[in-house]
Amino acid sequence: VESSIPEPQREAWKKYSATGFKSKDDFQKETVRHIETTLARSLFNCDEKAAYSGTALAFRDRLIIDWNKTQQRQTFADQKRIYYLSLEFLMGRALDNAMLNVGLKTAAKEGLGELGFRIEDVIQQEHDAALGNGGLGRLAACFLDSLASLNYAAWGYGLRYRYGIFKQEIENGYQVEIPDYWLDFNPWEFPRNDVTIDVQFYGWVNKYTDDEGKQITSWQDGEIVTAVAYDVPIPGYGTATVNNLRLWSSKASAGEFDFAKFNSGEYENAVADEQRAETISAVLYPNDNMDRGKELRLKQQYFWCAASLHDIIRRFKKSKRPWKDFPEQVAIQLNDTHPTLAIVELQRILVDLEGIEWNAAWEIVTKTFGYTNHTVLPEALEKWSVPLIQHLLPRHLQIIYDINLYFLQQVERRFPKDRDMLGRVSIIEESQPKTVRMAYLAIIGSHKVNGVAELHSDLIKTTIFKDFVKIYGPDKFTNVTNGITPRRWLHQANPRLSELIASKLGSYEFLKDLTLLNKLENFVDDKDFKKEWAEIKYANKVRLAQHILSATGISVNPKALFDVQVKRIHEYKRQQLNIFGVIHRYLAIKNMSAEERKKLAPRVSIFGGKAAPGYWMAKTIIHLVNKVGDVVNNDKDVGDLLKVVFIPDYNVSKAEIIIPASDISEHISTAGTEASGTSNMKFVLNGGLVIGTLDGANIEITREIGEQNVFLFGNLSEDVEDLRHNHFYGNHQIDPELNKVFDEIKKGTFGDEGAFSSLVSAILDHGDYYLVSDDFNSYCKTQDLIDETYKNQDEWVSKSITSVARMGFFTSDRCINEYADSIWNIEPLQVKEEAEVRSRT
Ligand code: NBG
Repeated sequence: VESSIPEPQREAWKKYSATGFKSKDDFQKETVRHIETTLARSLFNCDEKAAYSGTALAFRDRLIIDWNKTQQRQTFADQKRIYYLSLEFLMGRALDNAMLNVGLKTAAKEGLGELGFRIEDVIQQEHDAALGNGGLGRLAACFLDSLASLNYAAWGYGLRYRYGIFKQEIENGYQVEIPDYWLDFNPWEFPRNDVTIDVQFYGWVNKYTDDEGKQITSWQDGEIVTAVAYDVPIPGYGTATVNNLRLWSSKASAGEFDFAKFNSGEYENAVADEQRAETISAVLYPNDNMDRGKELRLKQQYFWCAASLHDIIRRFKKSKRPWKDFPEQVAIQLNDTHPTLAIVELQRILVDLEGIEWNAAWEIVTKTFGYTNHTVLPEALEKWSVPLIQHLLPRHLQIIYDINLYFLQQVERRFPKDRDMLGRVSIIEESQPKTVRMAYLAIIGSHKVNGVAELHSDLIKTTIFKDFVKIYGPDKFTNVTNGITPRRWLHQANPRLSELIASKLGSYEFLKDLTLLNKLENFVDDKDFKKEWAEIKYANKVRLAQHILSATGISVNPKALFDVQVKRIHEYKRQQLNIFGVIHRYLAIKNMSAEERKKLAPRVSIFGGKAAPGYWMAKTIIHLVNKVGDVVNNDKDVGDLLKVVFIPDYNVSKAEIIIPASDISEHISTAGTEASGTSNMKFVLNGGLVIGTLDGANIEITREIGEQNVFLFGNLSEDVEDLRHNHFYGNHQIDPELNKVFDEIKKGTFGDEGAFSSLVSAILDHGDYYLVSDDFNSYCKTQDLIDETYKNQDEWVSKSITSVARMGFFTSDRCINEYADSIWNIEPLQVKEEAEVRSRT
């Protein structure tokens, strides 16, 4: 690479090539320089925000050096790359992670200290990068961390939303949404104004025979919008690899909107057009596990798929290999069905633009893509109206119809007697209007389909995709159980626990190989160790109590049992079951004698999570939690025995404070509905125990850490269908204790009962789809068992340590290695200069 610089100049280039700082003094020098010059700030009124900006820029310089080298190395090696297409990347803050991965956090801490700042305060100045809703987006972020840490040549592709997920405020108990404009200072992105791709919409399809008698299909006219690349460095831990996350931003195409051409009368229209183009990447759709079929969303999807694919192909073409090698150089993973149009777009490029014959092209396509399914909920499965696609992407609709035709012909040959089969598996649903079933298209266009936890992967094979198992055989379907990065979710979020573990295991190697945690089992009887373990949990609870006080004004006792449920608000996740349980507990306390009250373990019930702005039921749940809190928290009879808290604006950086502070966390979805869950893993890894249903990854967590360390309750997924059926056609009995809770709500104890009637009647009058009543008794009894168990702190701490020791399986490193082996067929690219050992703390 170096040799591309002519000999006479090489010395000069080499001499001044950037190296980045390596010591505390150099860190200070660079930080101050950035504050003074890059930011043009006077050093004499430098606040924490400026200290953050300077520090971030100094670390960014270090990252860029490794980033450039990584990209050069990967280009030079010219081996297969993995491309992770995701509409969501819920990254959170970057500075702490950059410090850890560069390996100079200690230098920064001391350096900032001498400049008059606490590193913790500086880190907190950063705005979360919140380009995601929940588990799906955060999973993508954990995957990027593991891909870089394991030295895979990997790119993330997404959209650069100007507004991430909204900020949540609570007013009079109601959720209020505030736009999240996060780009005023973002040192972690690099605009690549030279990397642009024109993306076409609308227009019409022209089929004709050219002068040489060749059939030509061309998609003509319409509107062009330009995609501009913004690159974000993704550093790996304990390695020099820094991968790339490329986010596309939309802007009016220069060719289309040449301002010079407009006379003054058209100027305003030109500006309006410009703004319309920019709208495409303006905002993240704030729905989790819910499809809403909006035209702008489809535009986002195509815009991002087309730009990413053209970028990937441009890179592939540099190697001058034949097209048939494409799947040996490129693996594209579809994070849910959102990027399914990439399948159609690649087929279009190969057939229409590259002139490859349909079948040969289709073989390339299917070998390239893998599809990850993240849900079985019917309301979350994407379906796009045929007329909408026809209008926006006329050529793509034709290709979808052709893919479907060839697929159905194949099915008909294999199952000539099963006439219903064709209608069931058709990509096109014969509804009014007709729709395209994106999951079917994704399955047909991929070589592997995976679920995200064992139960979920079994369920997709036996329910929503069972016909496809018959058609393709079981091997096309596989499981890759989700994982989380221990760097962020243990080391960064819980530094004291990480340090304690390192002191026992002799190093921080467990952050690279999480199975090493199993050595902690040797210390479950070590008195001093247990004491420290408990002290750290307590300190984390104190930290959370401080946050709760400042965010809500509620003061909670850190000695109480902290019971946490933080995740998107959704009926299937059953926050309503939790709050009904809290009301039940409140009523029980009110009925207790003073003697009985003394025996009860004090509890703080902590809720957090956003509701989609249009999801009325979810908003009602938030309202009820807040109203119950108002009553319970001010009831003198109750005192410290029960507090109910709703923490506003749950996000990644709040999760980093909340998760290490839980004694118990709740993962209580109706069995069969939560595909995996990933916060369950984070809580256990931080020494919290869980109450949960036999759903998603809870099942595998239980298998790993032992049934005696989990509080399981509720009906099993195989019984759900019958129970639902009985609610409608049998004798639907409501749990008597739950009825008492409803009576209390109806009495107006928590304010206007009308405000909550929809929650109650979903259970009483509308079939209790989520089985709240069926599981209520078992839930409450299990909560009582938790109270009893918590009283024996020694035993509790043993369970906590044992659980952490057995969590090694749930690292996203394991997960990524499984994808690499079983789906992508790709090896890591070893980094030679790894000899330059990073201090790793
Ligand atoms: C979510 C599931 C979670 C799962 C994450 C990541 C969607 C569509 N699905 O259970 O609900 O942990 O995906 O796989 O957001």
